[in-house]
Amino acid sequence: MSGPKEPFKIKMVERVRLPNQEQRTEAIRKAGYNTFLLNSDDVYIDLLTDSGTSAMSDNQWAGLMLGDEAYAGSRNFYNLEKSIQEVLGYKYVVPTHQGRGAEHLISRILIKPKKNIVPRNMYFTTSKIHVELLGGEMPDVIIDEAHDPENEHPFKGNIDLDKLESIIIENGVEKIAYVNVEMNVNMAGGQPVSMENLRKVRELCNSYNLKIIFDATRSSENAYFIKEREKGYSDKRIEEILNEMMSYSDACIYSAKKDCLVNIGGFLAANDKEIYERARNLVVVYEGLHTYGGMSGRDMEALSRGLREGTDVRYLEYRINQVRYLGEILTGYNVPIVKPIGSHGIFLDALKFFPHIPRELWPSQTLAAAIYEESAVRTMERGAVSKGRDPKTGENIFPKLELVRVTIPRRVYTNTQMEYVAESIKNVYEKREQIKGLKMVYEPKDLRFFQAEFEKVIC
Ligand code: P61
Repeated sequence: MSGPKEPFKIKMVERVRLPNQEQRTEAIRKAGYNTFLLNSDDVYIDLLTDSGTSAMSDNQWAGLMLGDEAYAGSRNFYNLEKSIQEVLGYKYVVPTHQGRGAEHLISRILIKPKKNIVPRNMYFTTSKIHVELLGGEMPDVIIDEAHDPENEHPFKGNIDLDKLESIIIENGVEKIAYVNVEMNVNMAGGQPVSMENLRKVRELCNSYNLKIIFDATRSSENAYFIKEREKGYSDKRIEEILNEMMSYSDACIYSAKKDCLVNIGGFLAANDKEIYERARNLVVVYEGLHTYGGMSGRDMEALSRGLREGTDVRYLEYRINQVRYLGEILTGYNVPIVKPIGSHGIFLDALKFFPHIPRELWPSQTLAAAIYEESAVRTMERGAVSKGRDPKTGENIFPKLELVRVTIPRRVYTNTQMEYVAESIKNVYEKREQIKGLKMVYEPKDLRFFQAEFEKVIC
């Protein structure tokens, strides 16, 4: 087996260090067995996230030198606005410092005390907390297949239209703030939504006069899956597919740190003029003037160029296939992973990996810590620790998916490094029975997974 062919060559490198066994054991203990709390100098291959970790191109770096750092009306803002209008097809653009800045704006604009239900195709941590902080809730309306790691549905990110309609009817349409649709659903394993599903969600929402807000963070990779898997799209350009996708929404929030190949940035884009006007007013309170929204001029230039580069089909083909390359090696080792292989990483099924560890001893957290201790490869827990507690009852919620995300930064690691990662995970798999679990000894109130601390269970 050989890895996918890179459509680029490497012009700059960064040194990485592989700490020895003793150093790794001490580093993860000191980090409270939470990979978010590791010092990145102690990490050899960093697969914590694909967010803000991409390698920029020479074209993007050149753009940084053209930063217009004017407080108002920077030319880089207008370049960014034009890129978003052309690539995604939205009329209006409000920049933000990153995705959650845009989530904050949209939640404040559309959520009201008695209109605070936001159905979504599976929660994302930051999206959910913005809704909950305003007293709202985010019921899950993704298709059932998404909760089954073995189900090979090609569009596992789809909204279940019956579930969505039941929520609208049960609560009353007046209680629904908006319908939120994520592209390439992160917590489900990077699973795409089909164009047909988007079209039907639009029809349903039209019949109830409901707004649709996309989380378009990984929409370019979603568009690639549509081109690859959905009838009628194989000859279409990624930009054409994106334009059609976005036409089914009223607005989107976008963390540019993923598909746009930049280290920081985000935006809210809209076709709905009222949403745009409110966002343009509010952004000056929370982020910065409406022509920079928390980004510098140079950041906006790199983003404007990165959005276009990230839709190059040769790049996307390499990107998706590098993730598959890792997934296929792991499958060859019988390591349980979520299928089909998604866009931005491999998701290990911790419940199958560690059937002997009870959920109260946090199997995904345990697995992420064990992989680090084995190899200095950093991954991320995506299970019950991330899900948190029920805001009403205070009880832990144990979601069906108890995963570890092995996330691949874009254009950063070689296929040989992917082979090292696969070997490391295989080594942990082979000694899985010796691993016992973790107990939580410190639990923060909000988004606990970022800073929670654990200790090894001794039996
Ligand atoms: C990530 F552990 N994602 O996947 P911001 N929507 C979506 C995202 O994936 C996303 C944001 C909005 C991250 C960073 C991160 O629990 C965590 O630019 C689909 O990060 O503000 C971010 O965009 C927010 C990691 C966020 C986490 C929250 O790694």
